[in-house]
Amino acid sequence: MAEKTPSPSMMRSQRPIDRSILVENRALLRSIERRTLLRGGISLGALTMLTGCDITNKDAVQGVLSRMSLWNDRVQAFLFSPTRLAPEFPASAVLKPPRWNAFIPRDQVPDVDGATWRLELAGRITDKRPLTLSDINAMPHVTQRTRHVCVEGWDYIGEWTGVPLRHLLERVGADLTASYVAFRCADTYTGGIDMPTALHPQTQLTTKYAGQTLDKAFGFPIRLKAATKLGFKQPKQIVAIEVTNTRPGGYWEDRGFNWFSGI
Ligand SMILES: Nc1nc2c(c(=O)[nH]1)N[C@H]1C(S)=C(S)[C@@H](COP(=O)(O)O)O[C@H]1N2
Ligand SMILES: [Mo]
Repeated sequence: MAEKTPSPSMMRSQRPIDRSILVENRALLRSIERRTLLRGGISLGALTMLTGCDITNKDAVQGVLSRMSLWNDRVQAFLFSPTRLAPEFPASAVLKPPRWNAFIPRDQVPDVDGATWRLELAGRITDKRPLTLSDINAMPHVTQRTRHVCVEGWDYIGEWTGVPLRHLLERVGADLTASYVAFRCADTYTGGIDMPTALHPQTQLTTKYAGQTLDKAFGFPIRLKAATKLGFKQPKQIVAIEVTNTRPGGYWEDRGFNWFSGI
């Protein structure tokens, strides 16, 4: 870290920057940008000023960005209210069909047979007997019409019906004082959320979109819908749930996206 007192004139006279630093840290930058005052975008000058480090030094930049992201996680977790609800929308606003996204091409989304599918339960759970789709369908369902926001910069209003995750966790005797709930999916995608979000009233294991059984591309037989999280925190085609005190990684989390990623 170089000692610098940034001034506007200094920022104007900065020498040309190696843009690859920004490219390499794009995921981190985006996650920081989403949740800070820098919503309009982060400039190189602003970065220099914020970090106080030599922007041409990759390791220094990386270190500061990682620390900012961790700080961001703690602030977000602190600001998260277990009772504050995400806005709900009228039926007329619901996008049909919804917009699709995944880390694999759509024609590679695996088929899941609802008759043989089982939801594996692991970790701090008393009753680990796997659940069938009939078990899930027999549980109470709720409907939310909320906004789905992808970190890529698009969003839509959708209608998801499913079992409140809190209900399922209570039913199987999960340790609700544990810190995290982790998910594994049929397409190998992984992810996890913090327990306060898992217990939030708008966090559900979805079985239906706009009143219809989920299409496999949108998560059949069940997907997580958490109205207070970005899209990537909502795994589709879930095959296993684990309750744990070890912070789970995840497909995008491991690639540098901000872990908490609340909206
Ligand atoms: N199994 C699985 N779940 C996933 C993903 C994925 O690639 N595989 N992508 C995530 C991302 S980045 C987004 S934006 C949403 C997209 O959900 P949708 O297709 O229902 O809009 O799913 C999330 N859950
Ligand atoms: Mo996403």
